[in-house]
Amino acid sequence: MHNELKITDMQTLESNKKTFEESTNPISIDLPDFTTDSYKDAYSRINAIVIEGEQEAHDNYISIATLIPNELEELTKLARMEMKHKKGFTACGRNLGVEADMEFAKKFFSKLHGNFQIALEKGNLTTCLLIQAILIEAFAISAYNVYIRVADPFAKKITEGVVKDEYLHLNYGQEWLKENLFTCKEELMEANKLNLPLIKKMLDEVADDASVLAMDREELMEEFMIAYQDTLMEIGLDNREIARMAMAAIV
Ligand code: PL3
Ligand code: FE2
Ligand code: FE2
Repeated sequence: MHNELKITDMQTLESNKKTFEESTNPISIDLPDFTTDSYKDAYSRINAIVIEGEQEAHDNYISIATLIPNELEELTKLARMEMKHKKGFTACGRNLGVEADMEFAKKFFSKLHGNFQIALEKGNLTTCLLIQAILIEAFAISAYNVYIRVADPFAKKITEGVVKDEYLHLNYGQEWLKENLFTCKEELMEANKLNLPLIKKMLDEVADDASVLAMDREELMEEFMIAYQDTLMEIGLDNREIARMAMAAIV
């Protein structure tokens, strides 16, 4: 009885110590080994996806400006930020001694890229904004928020700077859609039905490589849904409409 008490006391002490360390020293969370071949191999694809994504985001904002010429200045600013992001992530790959697999990344984006080009040709601004400023930005925000927790110190700093910009981009699309909701709701719903499943597929496709980087699939999905649903709410959609839109990811 006496002994038992002692052990319990010690265990309590131990677990208190752990809680204290974890809550005051987040660095004690295990980071992956950034020097292994398996880390570098997964990074060559993920890094390429991010570099390609930033380049396409740049191109998309320039394209969107052709549909809203009076927003040229603002959209050019957003596009410039994307080029800075691309440079930052290129440096992250270089820092780890990884060569980005750009061919893989081009294929990764090809369906979404195609849908954006079709919408652009048709002058479907709502669809273009949904694809770039909502879906792609929310995807980027989810990925970067999760990555920051497990990145090497160099990449962590860069990604922290980038993710702040991505919220501005998401906000840009959000404000335009909010102001024009009355005329764009139907197109928004249609475009979402076509493109949200693509984002879900892309997330599934990247999940294995992401897990090598210690990024959890469920966490990525959760972060995406938060950014996506928050935005739809801000745009002015009601709970039922948001649920209906989110449901497009699971059919
Ligand atoms: C918009 O500004 C940029 C769009 C980029 C899309 C990125 C999606 C990334 C999915 C992969 C998750 C890994 C993140 C790791 C960062 C090096
Ligand atoms: Fe970006
Ligand atoms: Fe962006």
